Amino acid sequence: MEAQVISTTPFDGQKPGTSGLRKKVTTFQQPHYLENFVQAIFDTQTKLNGGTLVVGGDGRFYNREAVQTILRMAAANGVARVLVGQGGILSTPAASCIIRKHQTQGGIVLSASHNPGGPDEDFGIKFNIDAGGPAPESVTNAIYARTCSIDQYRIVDAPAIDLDQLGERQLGATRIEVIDPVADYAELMASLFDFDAIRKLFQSGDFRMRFDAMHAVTGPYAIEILEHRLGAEGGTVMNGVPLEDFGGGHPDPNLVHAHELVAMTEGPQGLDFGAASDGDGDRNMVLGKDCFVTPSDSLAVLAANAEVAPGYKHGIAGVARSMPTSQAADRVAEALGLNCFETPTGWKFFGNLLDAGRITLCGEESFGTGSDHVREKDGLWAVLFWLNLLAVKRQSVAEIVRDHWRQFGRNYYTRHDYEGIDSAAAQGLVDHLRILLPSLPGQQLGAFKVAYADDFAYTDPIDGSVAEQQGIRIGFEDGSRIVMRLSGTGTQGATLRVYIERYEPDAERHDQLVQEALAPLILIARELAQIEPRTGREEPDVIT
Ligand code: VG1
Ligand code: CO
Repeated sequence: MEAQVISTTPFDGQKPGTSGLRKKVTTFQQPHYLENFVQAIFDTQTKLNGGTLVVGGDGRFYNREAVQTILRMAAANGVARVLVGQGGILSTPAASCIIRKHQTQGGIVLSASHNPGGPDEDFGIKFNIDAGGPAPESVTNAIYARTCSIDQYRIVDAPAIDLDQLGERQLGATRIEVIDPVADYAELMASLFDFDAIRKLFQSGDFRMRFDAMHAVTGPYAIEILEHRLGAEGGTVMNGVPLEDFGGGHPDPNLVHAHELVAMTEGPQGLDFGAASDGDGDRNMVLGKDCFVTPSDSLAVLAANAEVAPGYKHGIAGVARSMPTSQAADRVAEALGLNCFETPTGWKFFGNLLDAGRITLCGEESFGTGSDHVREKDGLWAVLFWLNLLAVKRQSVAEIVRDHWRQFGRNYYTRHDYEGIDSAAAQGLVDHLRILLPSLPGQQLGAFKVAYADDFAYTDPIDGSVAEQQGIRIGFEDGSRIVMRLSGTGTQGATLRVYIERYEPDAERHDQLVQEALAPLILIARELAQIEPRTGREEPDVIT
């Protein structure tokens, strides 16, 4: 089968953001747009020639077409073997698991994560390296550079591959293996967690839970693991059928978008446990009865209790959190004598620390938690970890969290998102803050005295690579913080994220409402950044 060489010209803006290239579906549907980016991967990731590639996505609109294109291009670019999830489906953590388990040379993951899907919504593509994680900046920069000068791509002309039947097909010299998207992942989970204990918890009759797959990719994974392998009653998984448009919703597991599930955990009839995951299965939200566990606290609680799970019974080497994530995990690391790292936003910055064995657990405030079992954050993994913890402790979620605060103190935490604001206004706001930074240390702002103010820069302790301008940090003498940065995953305008944190050691004061406890700092942030005059927004769109 002859590879066709197609002439093309570069597109502007094929620079991957926090997690791959995310654009409107209509942008990807332009002739050559997807092909240019994929060819830039093959041109720069030369190990794929003669190697094995993993391909799959979150099942959103355009997933199937994109998979077919990638398969035909893989065949034309000398890839020996492609492992593709049945139906073109692979959750992000499952893709990472498969890349690692089968020792492949990398993977292409198709997802725009929590962004809505459909003909007028979002699509995304990213490359994961052979360690299983999102490509580091050195790789994404090389891919981007290639997209700027690309003049041709290679593709074979062949009928569509049947993605729905498991098994091997041949595409020219390339072997295409359509694999079960769930099996390897489920096996990994069974090796990490005490499935017998969780099964007993479900059998006990006094534990009620729901998992909201939000019509996204985790449906089949959660049904297989929770209902089939762990014996949770049928219907435990809600919205379990993946849909190309996620049923019209935002597949974003937070208090706003998973409100149906949140309501089920509230009041006298509230469930004991509720959990949800996002479009591509890497995020998680954990709820107890009348209790929302902030992702920052979740990381800290898991770090403090890791030994309950068989996969971590020998203890953990350390923890890392992204910079805007609350410092709750740091408190645990300090108390337990663990390594502790603060990295820029985005999972790719955890990869080297995980590979080097410096950390075992890591997490982000944006509903991301994970460990060295794969190189992506992992929604169902976090849910299973909590189930393992609940099965061992036989306490409620609220009791576990409350005990944790009593021991380590509470980091009150919130994130305010101002979405779809004018890009120039957003950039102006950040520029204004950068100018302000040097004058802030030593200043008294309300009840808070500024200890430091900077634009976060990170030097990777393993390879020495430097990432600059990763977000404005204003730290106060009592440990409180205000962090502001612009999102790198949106497809329209700009999104300003404001992260607010205050530490409260006194257990007598752990019962305040979060927004009230943080109100003075929220006000300081709004005034310092001139949010309303610059963006025209009085209130954030989403508060988590
Ligand atoms: C957001 C989150 C970040 C996360 C990223 C990818 O990025 O804040 O913590 O790593 O999404 O997650 P940003 O640049 O928009 O703040 V996912 O589940 O969208 O792959
Ligand atoms: Co995601």
